[in-house]
Amino acid sequence: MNYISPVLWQFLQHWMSNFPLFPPEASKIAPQMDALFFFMVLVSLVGLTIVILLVLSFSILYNKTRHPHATQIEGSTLLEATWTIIPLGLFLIMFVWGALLYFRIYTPPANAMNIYVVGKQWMWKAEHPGGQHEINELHVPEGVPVQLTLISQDVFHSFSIPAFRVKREAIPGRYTSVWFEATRPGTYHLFCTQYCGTNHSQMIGHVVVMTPDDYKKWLAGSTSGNSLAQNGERLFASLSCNACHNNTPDARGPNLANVYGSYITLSSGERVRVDDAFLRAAILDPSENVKQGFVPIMPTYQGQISEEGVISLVEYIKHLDSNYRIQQTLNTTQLLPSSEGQPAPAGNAAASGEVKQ
Ligand code: HEC
Ligand SMILES: [Cu+2]
Repeated sequence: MNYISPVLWQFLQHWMSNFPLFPPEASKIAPQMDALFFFMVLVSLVGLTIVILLVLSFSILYNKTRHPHATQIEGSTLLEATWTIIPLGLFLIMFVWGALLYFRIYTPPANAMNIYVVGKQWMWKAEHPGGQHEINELHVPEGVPVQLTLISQDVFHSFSIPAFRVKREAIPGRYTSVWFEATRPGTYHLFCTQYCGTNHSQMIGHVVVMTPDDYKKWLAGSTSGNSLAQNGERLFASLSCNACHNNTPDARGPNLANVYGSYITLSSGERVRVDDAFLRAAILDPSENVKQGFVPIMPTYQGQISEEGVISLVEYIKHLDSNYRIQQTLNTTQLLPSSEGQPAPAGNAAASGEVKQ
């Protein structure tokens, strides 16, 4: 090759090694996904080869000159059973293998760290628990299970990281989640894979995988000063949630300390687990999620809080593990202007920025 044309050789070498035909394997699940993928490719290739060989050999063996008179064959149970049972077995292997992988991909381990991702036309916003925000970028540590809680602020989007072999829809009005464990530091593509309007093709970005040490440095360098839960606390105070949720004897709303992860009974008699989705619904759709024994007086906050705001509130309630914290929030409120629903004073970018005016 080199001998024929050095220029052509260089060109080929360049394109063969830089042409992104197959994304790198950069997560724990990636090699497992690829094993299944290549198994399916292999089965298809073997099937294809068998069919091609049969077509070719039959057309030679049984052509008119060699085989002038057709023989009528009335069927063969053994033959039919063989070509039914073998493919069935192969497909069942793919099914069970795929299902096991599917459950692994969509069931985050309990110790996964959680990052919220909000999709909107046309960008991805990531919210780290420490209050770090980023747009069309996602910094994650290597070797740590990371769960993403996704939601869309407008239309359907789909969050995809090919190098990790994960993809999940970001749906308006509902949290979905996906998780991965990155195995190699580096920068990888991030895509929206659901056609979502004019600038869909620009809804792309990068996932940056860092060593745990670099990640810590990044976190420290990108903090906005307040954690998500702290933003939520400000919002909780500025929206006067604690007018009702204040854990006093005559409080009109239920105590929210330790409510996350517990089971509560709704007025319909239904028992539900309080998770992120329930908290979101309780805030935006209180009349649909009334706790048993309470008067449905909670106003809806639909349209008043952005998805980022709801996320902060959810994070705050998640971390509300003692009545002491509620007392602290009450103290925060006393520092705020007395009028209800007013954004917090200037300088408190978190709360004022998050509330839709
Ligand atoms: C006017 C009083 C009032 C205000 C203001 C209020 N709530 Fe409520 N909240 C209630 C009552 C009463 C319930 C129980 C009945 C229900 O579930 O609707 C409740 C239930 C909830 C629940 C479900 C928890 C459970 O144990 O059932 C959450 C979460 C919640 N509120 C969060 C908030 C947040 C966040 C805010 C501020 C954005 C807020 N509330 C503002 C009265 C209020
Ligand atoms: Cu999109």
